Amino acid sequence: MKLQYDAPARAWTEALPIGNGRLGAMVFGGVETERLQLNEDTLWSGSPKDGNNPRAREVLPEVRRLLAEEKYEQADALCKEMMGPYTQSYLPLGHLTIRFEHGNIAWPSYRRSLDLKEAIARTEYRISEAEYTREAFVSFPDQVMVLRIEAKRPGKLNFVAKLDSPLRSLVRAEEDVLVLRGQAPEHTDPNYYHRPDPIRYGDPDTTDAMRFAGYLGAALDDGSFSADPDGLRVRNATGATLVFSAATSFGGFDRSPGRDGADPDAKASALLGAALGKPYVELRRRHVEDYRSLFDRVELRLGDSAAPEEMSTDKRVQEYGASDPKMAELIFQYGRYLMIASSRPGTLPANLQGIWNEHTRAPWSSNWTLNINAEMNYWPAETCNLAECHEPLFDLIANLARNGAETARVNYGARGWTAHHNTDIWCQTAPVGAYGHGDPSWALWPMAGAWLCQHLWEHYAFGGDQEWLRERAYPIMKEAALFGLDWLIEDGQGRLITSPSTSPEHKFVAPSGALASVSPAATMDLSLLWDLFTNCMEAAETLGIDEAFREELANARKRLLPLQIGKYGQLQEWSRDFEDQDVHHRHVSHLFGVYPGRQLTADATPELFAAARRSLERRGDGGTGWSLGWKIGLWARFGDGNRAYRLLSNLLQLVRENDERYEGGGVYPNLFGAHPPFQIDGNFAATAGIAEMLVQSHRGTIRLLPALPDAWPDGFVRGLRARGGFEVSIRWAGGQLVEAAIVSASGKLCAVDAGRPVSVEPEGEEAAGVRPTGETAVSFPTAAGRTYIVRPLAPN
Ligand code: FUC
Repeated sequence: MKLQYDAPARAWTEALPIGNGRLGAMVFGGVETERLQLNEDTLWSGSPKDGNNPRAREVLPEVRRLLAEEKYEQADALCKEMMGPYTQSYLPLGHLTIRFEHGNIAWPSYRRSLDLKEAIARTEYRISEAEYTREAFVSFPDQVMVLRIEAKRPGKLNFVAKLDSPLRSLVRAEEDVLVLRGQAPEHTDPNYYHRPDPIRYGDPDTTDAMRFAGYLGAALDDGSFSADPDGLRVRNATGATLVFSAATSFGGFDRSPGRDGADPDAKASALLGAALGKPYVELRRRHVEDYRSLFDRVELRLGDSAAPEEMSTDKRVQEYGASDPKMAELIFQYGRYLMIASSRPGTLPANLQGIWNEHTRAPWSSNWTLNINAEMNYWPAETCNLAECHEPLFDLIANLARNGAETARVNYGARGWTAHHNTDIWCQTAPVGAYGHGDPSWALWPMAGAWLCQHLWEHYAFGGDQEWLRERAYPIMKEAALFGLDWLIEDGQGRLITSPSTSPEHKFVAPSGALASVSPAATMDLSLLWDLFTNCMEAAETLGIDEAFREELANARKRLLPLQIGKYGQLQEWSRDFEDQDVHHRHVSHLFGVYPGRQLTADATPELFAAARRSLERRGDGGTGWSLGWKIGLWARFGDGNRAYRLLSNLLQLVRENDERYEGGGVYPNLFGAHPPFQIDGNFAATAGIAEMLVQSHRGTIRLLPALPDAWPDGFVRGLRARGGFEVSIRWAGGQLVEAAIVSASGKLCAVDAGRPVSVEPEGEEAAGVRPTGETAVSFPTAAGRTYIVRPLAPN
């Protein structure tokens, strides 16, 4: 459970990420010069702005008329008038750079690692008989970053620690503390939008933009230290603890961080003071205890490895890839580590780069891309037993629902709420595109509400908190469904369709031969609305409310234009059987109903399910990092473990920095997902996909080992979660179930399908269990808190 290397990081994608959901750092592990690149998750450009566009509502009838007449290119052109501004950008905070006076000759003793069991980055080396160690972590309980530096020989530590920032800032020494104060730009253009002056600052006294502060303090075992603007100087110490705290003036998505913000200094200095009052061992203990309370819930064993124990992680990926079962375990647990490090209750959700970003104009603004990437980040949250880490997404959804009600009204004259394919810390819900610069194939997608609400329902489906469903989730789901009802129109033949509609980012060949983006009723729209309406109906039924509304949804769901099978036997991506712009396109939006949705299954919709499989075949096994990750989950849902494993192998390709093969995903030396560039969704999708290969529960039955590949004949998993309130552990050998233990948290009826006849017994009460039926699926009542053992019946 370690990432390990025998040399310091040269590139950012070799450095090791640590974080507590809010504060993040990339640890380079340099010998003479150590560098930690720093982030704080609320440090964004801009301030709340109204991006809604009343022109959208004016042109909507004409766009619909053009589409009804199959004038796709004209509709595309007119759609550009429906856009709003681009979102703002997530920003880097700065660097902590430490220059040691001991020289640089540490080879061959050098080691650096990231220990996933304790969430600590460690650097160790020896210089002329003196051993040095560093440990870095970001504590959730103490809300600070801690860097412990030790020499094994007395008085050997002499160094200067500095702070700086790529944003407008100033460093001062205030008594013993180094203080970095800065200001964010009022506006940052996305990296793909080329204008003069893309980063624009305001007047420091009147700016509406974010202010931030970073505080660096020290506690020494011995020796001495002092602070001046050039750094914090430590002399002749044997052990030193550096503590870094940071805060911004962010005070909410709808408040100006300049005029109406929080006080970053008050927060950063209070946190620093409190942490410096605790001994290092205490800070460390509190961090490890907190982290392990989440991380230790799941264990995975996939078999022994042929790779030498001491091999560097990057070399190991390169030489062994997925054929090393320990690497598959590592990538699985790394996704869980990254979730704990980037998304904790009270923080913002993990963005395109989690919380780790060094660029002032990051790829795609390091924002939340809602047509796949932000949702994908949270696919492992419930199944991989980190439900608390899902919470930041729910907060974002609640805020989007507030802004999105205005967008629904102004842009479309609709009830409920909507959001489009991008959002930022200010919860922009209008379509992006700089009022006409953008491409409708991504900008004109008002379906984010429907997709995001799936996460609310899933959280309930796994955890069963009725109060939460009633008070928080359902009202937001219902408003999203109201938008869906208003957005649907009649097709003239009694069916309900969306128009305009896109299959995110993918174009089709229009009858004229030109490529076009918008058409009526792309498959994904219909599947998202099916999912939203179904979840709302089930939620309202569970809560015993809204009977008339449930009926309205049921009627609308029945009238949705049915999904269709096209000329290649594929699930049609659009309501007409258009040719693809690119048959290998990275998005597989039309397969939403298979995964992460539940509309299409082998039992309920066999023909469409087979067609969806055909579509995935045609898409091929390549793609960006996240695209490969999505396909792992899809092949798992199709029950093809070997194919899912092949996609995992494709994802476990080493990509080095500056390797700009935009269509070929993989992982960087630090195992960060490579789109490329770095995007964290590939990590989260890999973790979720591996879980999906081992346990599925999307249609009410817990399926054990539904997509086990031949490469993992023997293994063990503990602590995966299944819908209905269950925790599942499985042991298997020779590719067959040996035993599963299902812990019931809910006391609900449990249905299990192991693909072969099984017996079920409450743990410790042999023979009191369910009579073996000889069926592959069994249902049994459970009591909350009890464990049930599932075993295959011996073949007779
Ligand atoms: C969507 C994807 C891209 C990228 C971006 C952040 O636009 O199509 O591949 O992941 O989001």
